[in-house]
This record gives sequence, C-alpha cells and structure tokens, in this order.
Amino acid sequence: MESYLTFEFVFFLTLSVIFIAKGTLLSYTVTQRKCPKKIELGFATMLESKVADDCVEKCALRNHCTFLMYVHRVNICKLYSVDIPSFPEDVTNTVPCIIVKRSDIGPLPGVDVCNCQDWETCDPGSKACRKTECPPPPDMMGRSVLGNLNHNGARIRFSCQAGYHVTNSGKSFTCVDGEWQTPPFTSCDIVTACAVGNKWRTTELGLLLVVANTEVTYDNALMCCHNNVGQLLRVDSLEVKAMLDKEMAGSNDELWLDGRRFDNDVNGFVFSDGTPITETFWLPPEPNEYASCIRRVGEYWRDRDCKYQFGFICQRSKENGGFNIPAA
Ligand SMILES: [Ca+2]
Repeated sequence: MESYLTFEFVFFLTLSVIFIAKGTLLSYTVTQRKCPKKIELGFATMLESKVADDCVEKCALRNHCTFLMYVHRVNICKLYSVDIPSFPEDVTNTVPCIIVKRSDIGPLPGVDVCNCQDWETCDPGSKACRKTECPPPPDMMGRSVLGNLNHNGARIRFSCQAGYHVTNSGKSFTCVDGEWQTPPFTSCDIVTACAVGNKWRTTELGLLLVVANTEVTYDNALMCCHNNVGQLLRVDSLEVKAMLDKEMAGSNDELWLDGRRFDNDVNGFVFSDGTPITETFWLPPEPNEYASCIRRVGEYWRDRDCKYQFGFICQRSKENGGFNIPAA
C-alpha cells in the first residue's frame, strides 16, 4: 500500500523534463509516474512509442489530446480526449508509466502554425493537418462499444446492453481517413414489448414455435420469450432437434436456443432452469468460447459470447413450463 502523496510524488509533480526532439526544445511536466493496472479510462488513441518523449510529442501534435499515458514496459502511448480523472491515491497494483496533461506540455515549435481542428494531426514538417484517427463514437444509452482502437484501419463494433435491442443492425465500422465507415452506427432501444411476430406454428410434437428475427442478447432473448408467454426453445432430445430441423427447412439463420455455461467447462452447459444439458448437438470444434450461450446455425450448435445479438426461437407448450396456448 502506497500513497501518492509522498515526498517523492510531490517532487515529481514539480519536475520538468527538457529534451531535444527533431532539433526543437520541448518541455513537459509529469503528473504521475505510476498507473493503476486496471482502470477504465474510455476510448484512447493507442500508438506505439519507443520512448516517452515521443508519446508526449504525439499528444502535442493533436488538438484533441487532453492527457497521455505512456506505459514503459509495452511501449504503448495512449492519448485521451476526455478530462483527466482523479486517480485513486491508494493503489497497490501499478505499472510503470507516466501521465502528462496536455496543458503541462510546453510549446512545440511548428505546431502553432498548423492550426488543426480536433481529430486532426499536425505534421510540423509540412504544416499540414492530417486525419489519422477517428473520433470516438458518440455515447448512447444502452450501447457498448467493442474495440478501443481508432487509427485508420481500426474497426469497432457495438452491442446493446441487457434490456436493450438493436434497432440498426450495422455490424462493424472501419476507420478510413479519419471517419468511421459507414454510419449510421448501431443504435439500441429499450426492450419493451419484444415483438416476436404473431406466427406461432404448431409442430409435430405439439410444441408451438415462433422464430424471432429481432437481434438481441441471450438474456434479452430469454426475456422476450417470457414476455410473449413462452420460453426460449429448449432442444433437449433428438426428437425436438429433428422437429426443429424440419421446421427450419435448411435455414442457416443464427438463432439463440436455451442453454449457457458460466465458465469454459464443456460439461457446464445448463438450460435456463438450471438443468444440466446432457444431449448435445455441437458442430466440432464447438464449443470453443469461454462463458458462452448456445445458438443454432444450420442443424447444429455453436457457442457464442452471450452478449452478442442474434434472433431466437421461442416455444410454448404445456409440458415445458405450462404456458397457455393463446388465441390466434
Ligand atoms: Ca463458438
């Protein structure tokens, strides 16, 4: 346990570093020399820098950089564009790094004549402003960004959190010349009615099925089926599988079925009521993910991280849960 408010830390706070970069003088003040190993600071531009000074210069060349974190061991330079957070004073698990605020970097000759906008990078040689990175996607209620790189060529995806479903099903977005291709981004709406369509079909086994094409997380698929007086389809026998294959008539749609595991134990798959799943229909080498849910692709099962979004199949039956069969 170590507090940052030691003599050493206060000393570092006032220590200015002068170095020579590309024939110019640049000075900066280090705010912090240790970083918590695990801290969520949001979207950053991540660049490789062999030395900390190079990282400082990279920040100075970007209007939108508000502070930088340089992690020595991995030569990673992270540039942030949000207000610098207050770091916890008592941190046991730290990595050697430096944190420098943009406002603590001295003037870098040449940058002033660039006159760049946010999300442009100054090239001090040519005085040109270049679009080398994309701005972070806007925050949206119920939406998570998957991926935290934003250089040209980087890709991001989105997922909707529990209780939300995708209303705009863009898959992934690539940063090209400083702009994400091709908006609009995925948007997420609160799951309310969870319409699954009104096309319940009666099958050979007496089960009523409905295939919902709305893409939702596994948890939302469970909820949607319940909201529609049913449950996520439970394939618990060869008979049910054969019936389903016949009903789906060769469809390759990716659809959630009932069943998940909470770690990577291959025997750990359980139905949503906790019953262990003993009869399985995996397509080898599946299951191959950690803490995953079952989805049907073709006639077999593949596992997938439960936070991804797919359509799903609900069932209604007196045997499985005692649900009433509604009037058409
Ligand atoms: Ca898988």
